[in-house]
Amino acid sequence: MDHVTISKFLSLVLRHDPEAIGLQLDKNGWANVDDLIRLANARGRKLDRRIITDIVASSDKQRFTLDDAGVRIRANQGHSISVDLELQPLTPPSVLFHGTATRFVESIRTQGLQKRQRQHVHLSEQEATAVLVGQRHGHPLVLTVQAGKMCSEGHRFYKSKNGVWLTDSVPASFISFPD
Ligand code: HQG
Repeated sequence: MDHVTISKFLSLVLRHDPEAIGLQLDKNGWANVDDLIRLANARGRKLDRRIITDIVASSDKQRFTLDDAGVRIRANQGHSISVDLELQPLTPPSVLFHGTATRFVESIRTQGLQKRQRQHVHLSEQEATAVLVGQRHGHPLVLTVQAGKMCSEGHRFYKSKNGVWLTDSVPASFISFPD
């Protein structure tokens, strides 16, 4: 299996469905690396410690963290299952970007941005990153979010270890829509 396939597998079990291989995450989203390897191998997914270390180090988006002892691994963001990533509220830049698809825009105009299946709405500092995120859903469209204003009005923001900004929801009044 190539690294992209394994990375997607790790995202699946560490963010969404650990039970798919009988894995348990603790309340902070950590899985024991030896358990992960054993359970994956039992289901025909060839994994070993070296592959995991390589993927953690080389993942384009730095999606995963190994703890200092190399005993546990977790995803840095993107969960649909409820985990406490122990993130502290942080003041965001005045403007952040959200990449979406054009087909969602009318709904976002009325409902604002909602977290859907995930634990947070995901926002990025770079417009170019938002384009890539939006492309995953269809024809991309980048929305500008007045994050500084939101924060000053009491909305909490967090930044994941790999630099993704997270918040609970973005009311439509804080979103600039392109013409
Ligand atoms: C849309 C990737 C209609 C929202 C990326 C998005 C990211 C609405 C979709 C991370 C809506 C949810 C997350 C509303 C939001 N009406 N559509 N009211 N509110 N939406 O995949 O942000 O590669 O759950 O615009 O880089 O696309 O996996 O979220 O299009 O950081 O590491 O509902 O996933 O990271 O889609 O992506 P997603 P996302 P990884």
